[in-house]
Amino acid sequence: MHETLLFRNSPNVLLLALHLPEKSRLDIDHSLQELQALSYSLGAVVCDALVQQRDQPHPAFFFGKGKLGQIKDLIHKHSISFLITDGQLSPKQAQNLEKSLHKPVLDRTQLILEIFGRNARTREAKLQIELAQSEYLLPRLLGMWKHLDRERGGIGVSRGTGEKQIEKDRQILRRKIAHLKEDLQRVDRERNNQKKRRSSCLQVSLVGYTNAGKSTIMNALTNADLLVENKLFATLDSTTRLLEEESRPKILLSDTVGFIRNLPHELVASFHSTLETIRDADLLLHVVDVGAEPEEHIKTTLAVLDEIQAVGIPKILVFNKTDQLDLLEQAILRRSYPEAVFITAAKGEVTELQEAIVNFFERRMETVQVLLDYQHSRRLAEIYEWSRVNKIDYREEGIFLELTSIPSNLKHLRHHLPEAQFEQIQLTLPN
Ligand SMILES: Nc1nc2c(ncn2[C@@H]2O[C@H](COP(=O)(O)OP(=O)(O)OP(=O)(O)O)[C@@H](O)[C@H]2O)c(=O)[nH]1
Ligand SMILES: [Mg+2]
Repeated sequence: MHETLLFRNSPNVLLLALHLPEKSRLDIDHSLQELQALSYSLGAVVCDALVQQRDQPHPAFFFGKGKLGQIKDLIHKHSISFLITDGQLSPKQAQNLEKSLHKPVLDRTQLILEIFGRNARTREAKLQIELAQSEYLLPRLLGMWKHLDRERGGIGVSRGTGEKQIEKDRQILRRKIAHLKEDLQRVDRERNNQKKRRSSCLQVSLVGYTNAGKSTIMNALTNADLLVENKLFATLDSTTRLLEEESRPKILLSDTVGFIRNLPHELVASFHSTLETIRDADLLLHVVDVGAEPEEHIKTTLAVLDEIQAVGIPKILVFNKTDQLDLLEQAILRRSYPEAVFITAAKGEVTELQEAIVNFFERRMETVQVLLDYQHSRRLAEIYEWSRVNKIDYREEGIFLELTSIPSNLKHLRHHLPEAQFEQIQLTLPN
């Protein structure tokens, strides 16, 4: 992805937010802290933040006109290179603000798109972010982003002004969006082919707010070597690893992109196939950083899960970074969330979580007895893949097996082993 030149050389930035009646001052402060973390992730230096109390955003300037003078003073005082607003700006508001302040103005959505653009590594992530940026840009071709001069051709639209030029740019962009969608569909098909080959496995997916420690947990549980950083959106691609060598059926663990409040909907839409890893999971590990507004982050994560139709998947709530709490704080949190697992992934202390995952599946497993005719013995490999074979007995009437697996895998075996070649399959009564 192409970075904007704006973030070269650690630019000085000024953060701007509106305090609207429905928000508390604490909400605003947390949101600003997050905006600061987002800016820091791009290497910007946050020099100051300014909050204006208003009943609603000014339709033309977002902020009240009276505030613009104060903003200009701060620009001068701190040699500000550009401004970042916490709320999303309409194309008109952005254009008016830039004209009046003589500085580029970005909003929260652009900042997040920028970070995604910078952190995308795989071809799929690059295509997804390019699609999200193009979709975001399409209604904003009024002249906004003219300062976002891109390296290496960038978004590929020209810099001219005037109605004709803008219409031409829109056409170029629409064509580009269509091509990106086609390319993504192709990648999606390849991914689906791979998925079919491993569908006997139990799928577990890490989800949660960005920076909660998902990749750290993945590394601790699977000896993976994923990038861990104290920056937002370090991970954009899905990675899948085997959780335990021995367990049958196999358990696969996936790490993927994190969430944030007001996640731009262009991103959710274009990261559709990456988010599919989450939608396809049998179990979600909902990771929460205990040191960072747990309740708010849980709410946001559940809202995004709802948006991607994954909210109904069973979850284990995982409170991470417990080393950041004293014993009293931990006790309070444990009492509020008795079902949660508490870990310190950075110290590799994840045994309790590993056990919780295995137990989750164990509780759901069923045991069946099967008699398989000798002429179908070559299908044993498939049986071993889809279930745990507790007993195998070569009897005169056939191969007798006792199998344990989750119901969906047993259902698969019933259906896919050669047309009802199981002579007998019955559920054992639970003890
Ligand atoms: N103190 C403490 N820090 C931790 C712990 N686990 C992870 N971290 C730190 O939290 C930061 C983020 O960790 P990651 O594993 O990259 O978080 P993530 O959820 O994958 O983040 P994104 O991929 O950016 O969404 C890193 O600086 C980690 O070292 C922990 O148990 N305790
Ligand atoms: Mg990560």
